[in-house]
Amino acid sequence: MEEQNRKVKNHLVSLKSGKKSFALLIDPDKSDEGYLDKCVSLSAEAGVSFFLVGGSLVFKSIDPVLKYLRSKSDIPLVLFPGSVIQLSPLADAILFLSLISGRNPDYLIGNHVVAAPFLAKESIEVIPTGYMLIDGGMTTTVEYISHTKPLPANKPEIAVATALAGEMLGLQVIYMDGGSGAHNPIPPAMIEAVAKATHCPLIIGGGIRSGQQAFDAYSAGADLIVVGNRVEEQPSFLSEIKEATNQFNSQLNS
Ligand code: 1GP
Repeated sequence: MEEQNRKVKNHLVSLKSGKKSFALLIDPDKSDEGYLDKCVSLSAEAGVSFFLVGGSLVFKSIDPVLKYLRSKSDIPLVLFPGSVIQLSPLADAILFLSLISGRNPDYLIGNHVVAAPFLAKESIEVIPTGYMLIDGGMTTTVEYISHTKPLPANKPEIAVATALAGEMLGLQVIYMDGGSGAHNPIPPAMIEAVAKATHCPLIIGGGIRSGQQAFDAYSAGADLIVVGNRVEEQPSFLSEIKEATNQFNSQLNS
């Protein structure tokens, strides 16, 4: 793929050495047109970098959601697929997730083999991503569906070794996730340890429910924050995240 067609990946890489930003996770099952309209207008105001679309278990087809977002917004659409049935040519990019915190071959490589021929013939940008599920204090849908054990939240050294291995295998982005609706966000000490040890852009999500938690994640080394559940409950939460992001980024300039 030509360099100019790697917009999402290049944006993620640029965050590493520059201003941090955030993405909104859109769960197709929870997204009627009214909610999507709110997301589109509030996201434009808040400066959301990407819409991540997908989930561990999705009942509805994602195509209508992608089409609707495309018709209303210029924000890039990035697939965050829980399975191969969430592939779509309508997105700009896909986080090609290998679930490296787990030991389930289907989520490490199996589904990728099934998806690869489809992705090879589409113009969608494929971003090799090491996905690490971290214990967020509850059993999440991703844990149950993927049959993988989350990495213990109090073991930053395991997270570092896992992220390093992912990077050495050629994965280009690391996503540490507590899972949607996690009780506890990823501990800053773990984010810091992984950010210091690796060079990839670092995405942090799961259980972020306050501007302070987002600020703490940025301070520890997150390059991109992902929020989902809290925005579903209260869409104006996006402006709180915007404020936390701006507050963090303003320190970078001074
Ligand atoms: C989940 O990281 C995302 O995969 C977002 O999590 O819905 O808890 O914000 P929340």
